[in-house]
Formats: sequence, structure tokens, C-alpha cells
Amino acid sequence: MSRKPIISGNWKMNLNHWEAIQTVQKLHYSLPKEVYRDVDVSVHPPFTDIRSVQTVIESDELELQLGAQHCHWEEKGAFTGEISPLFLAKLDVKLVVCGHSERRDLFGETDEMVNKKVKAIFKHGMTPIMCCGESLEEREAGETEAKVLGQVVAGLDKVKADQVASMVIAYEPIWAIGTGKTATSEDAQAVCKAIRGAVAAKYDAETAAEVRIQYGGSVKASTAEDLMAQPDIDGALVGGASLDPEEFSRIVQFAA
Ligand code: G2H
Repeated sequence: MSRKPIISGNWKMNLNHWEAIQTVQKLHYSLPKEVYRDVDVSVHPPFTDIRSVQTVIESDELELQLGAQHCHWEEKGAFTGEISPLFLAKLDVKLVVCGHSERRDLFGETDEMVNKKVKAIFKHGMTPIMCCGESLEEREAGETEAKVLGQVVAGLDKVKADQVASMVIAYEPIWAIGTGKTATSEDAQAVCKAIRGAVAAKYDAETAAEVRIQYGGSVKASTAEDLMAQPDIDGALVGGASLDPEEFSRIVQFAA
């Protein structure tokens, strides 16, 4: 089973809509066109940039996929400050990150909320990138697999096998996020393999063979090659390094 790698740029709360347009255009010029044959590439700007980035993608006919960083699970209603998955789908958003550790830690997102989001994202024809990861304390206590696999199983509650096969799971050890520390390729591979094993146990071998698993946490061009060479790592969720189009382009090319 060959899985198409996917590299996603999570811009977090960076780049206003003018900067977003320039960044996407620069990224387009730094990426060889043929790369899209071998790698899916997405950018996840702040909500205020999404319309601008969509316009650039549409008018320049870019193969870059538009993503969002999170969404609510309801379509509409009294949820001040929240964003509907329906609205994102109308803006041609293809992929939505959910359960990022910053959302879990800073904004109280629980496994149950992540599960509702996964289902809502699918309902509106988009693909979830569901994040999971352990803290430094959990890693040092030998609880990495219990924590990560617990998040995965809870996030996939009542999600159908064909949906799981089409989605993306991002393993992001919290201690490696924005810290400059990357998990070793071997450590990242071991956890991604365990995630695939948990999908096989909950569903079946075919579903596990199809689901794409990204690694995230201080990924840079200098670390991407080794990570991308691991058999159970199918791409990367890239934060800081995705703000530099040339660096991001180099990471994408390591996945090709
Ligand atoms: C992890 C990652 C992107 P960074 O949050 O999701 O960010 O690459 O800056 O560690």
C-alpha cells in the first residue's frame, strides 16, 4: 500500500492577509510543479486570511490545498467567536486541523470535542488532521503510548472505517512543539507505528494501511529527510518553518 505523503503548514496566529498572499505566491514559485504528483501540500492560515488565500489558489490555479486550524462542530448558532465547518467548506477548505495540543492546553479542547469535530469535518466533505501527543512528563513516566493511543481511539469514536482510511493523524509530542527539539526519527517512527497498530486493532489492516500519519514538532528542512524516510511517517505538520516559503518548500521536496 503506498500512501501519498502530505505536508501541511500550520501558520498558527501568524501572517495577516497581505502577508498570507505574499507567502502563498512565494511558496508557489519555490515549489517545482511536479512535486504535487508525489506530495499533497496544504497551508492552514488564520481564519482572517482564508478568503484571500482561497482567491490566490483559485485565480492562479494552484494545486496547493487550503486548510484551517480548527472549527466548531455545529453548523450555526450562538457560539460567539467560533467558526462553522459549513462556512469553511464553502470557502473550498479541504483539510481542518483538530485537537492540536495548543487548542487542548490553552482552550480546553477535550477528546470528546475533538471527536465531534472529526465527525463534523467529514460531514461537510473536508478531511480532518487529528492531532495527538504526549507531554514531557508523560514521556518521562513511560506513558507515551497510553496517552497518544488513548487520544486516537477517543477521537475516532464512531468514525467509520472508510473515513479513517481517508483522514490524517498528526503525532506531535508536546515537548517538541516550537522548542527546536525534534523527536528522533526512530522515536517518532515507533509512536507512528503504534498509532497505525491502534487503527488496525480498532478497524482492520486495510484501514491502518491507508490512514496517513504526520509527524509534527519543530520540523525543519534539516530534520525532514530522516523523518520522511520512516515507514510509518507519511508527512509533516509544520509550524514555525512553514512561515518561510523556501524552508517549507525544501521540507515538501524531502517528502517527494
Ligand atoms: C507543532 C508544529 C505545527 P512547530 O505545533 O503543528 O509547530 O513546527 O513550530 O513546532
